[in-house]
Amino acid sequence: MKTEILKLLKAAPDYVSGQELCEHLGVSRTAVWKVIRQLQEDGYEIEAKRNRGYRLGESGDVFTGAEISSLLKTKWVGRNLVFLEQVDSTNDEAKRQAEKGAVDGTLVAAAEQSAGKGRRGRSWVSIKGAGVWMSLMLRPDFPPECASMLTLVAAMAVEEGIRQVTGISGQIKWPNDVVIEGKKVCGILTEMSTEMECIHYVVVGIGINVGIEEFPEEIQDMATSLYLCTGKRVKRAALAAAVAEAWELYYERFTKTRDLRFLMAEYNQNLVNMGREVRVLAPEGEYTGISRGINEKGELLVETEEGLRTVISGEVSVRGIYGYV
Ligand code: BTX
Repeated sequence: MKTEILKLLKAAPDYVSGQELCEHLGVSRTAVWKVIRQLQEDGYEIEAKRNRGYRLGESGDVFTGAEISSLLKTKWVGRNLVFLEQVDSTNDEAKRQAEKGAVDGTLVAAAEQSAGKGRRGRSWVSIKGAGVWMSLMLRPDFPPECASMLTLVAAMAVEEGIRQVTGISGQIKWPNDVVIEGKKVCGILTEMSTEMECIHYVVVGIGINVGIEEFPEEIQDMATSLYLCTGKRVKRAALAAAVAEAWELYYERFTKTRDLRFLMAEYNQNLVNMGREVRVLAPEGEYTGISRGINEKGELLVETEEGLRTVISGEVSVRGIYGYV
């Protein structure tokens, strides 16, 4: 009902009468009033005037399930939305939801993570109220070897979402970071549960630094936020909705061919180290070469003195010669 009332208030050019809301939703005036109070507590400016009704004012950065839902224009992604003020990790919560039978496309978002995760046991700084911390849970029918490509699809969706909401173009650092001005603004963590040769479910976790003003010293040189880059406050719900929409479009195309042919050119244009010298940190040893972009399987091609090498994501990190990019 909260989302419904929010949508009606947003759509109205002026006041919406309490009566109108009651009739539309088939509930009592007291029930409407209670929801209005909740919305005000969430941070919305709602003016209530005798004999006229309710009017929504300019609201700040409200990040709640109702706000995200009221902005989502997707067909199936995020239609089941789980929003939490605080959670250990949205990826872990998405897994718990999956185990409980949640539908394909379930979106889990939180205002704060107490144990945000990066790859290989690393942690992800997830300051309260300062980022889009969210995970998509999917139940695809493609084989497990296709899943690593979803990280690349997500990176493109994030880049697209950031561009739509801020007007700024990010770049992608293969395979799982989005960077602006050479610093990481978003990280992506894809995890999956498999049964025999089938995917039980996949969780694609997305962390976008939105309003973070200062990072812990250890990551200051490599991390940034949309606020630090633009000097402007970005609304997290609008960003989450834009990313979810871009994701749905890209993902539906991906599932048709189960490869990245449709996205390769665009991806390579956005690749931060395209044509530049990179250092590949593989478990079997380190080597350098020129990054030549991804192939249709999402693998990174690196031209070395011995010839073209294919880098598969997983155990590998790619760095610039002088630093993070
Ligand atoms: P990663 O392993 O590539 O990057 C983790 C590394 O990035 C850390 O070791 C640290 O150096 C640096 N780092 C930590 N926090 C931040 C930050 N906020 N911004 C920039 N750099 C940082 C990347 O892993 C994958 C991160 C996914 C995060 C999302 S948030 C929603 C979902 N839930 C969850 O627990 N993880 C994902």
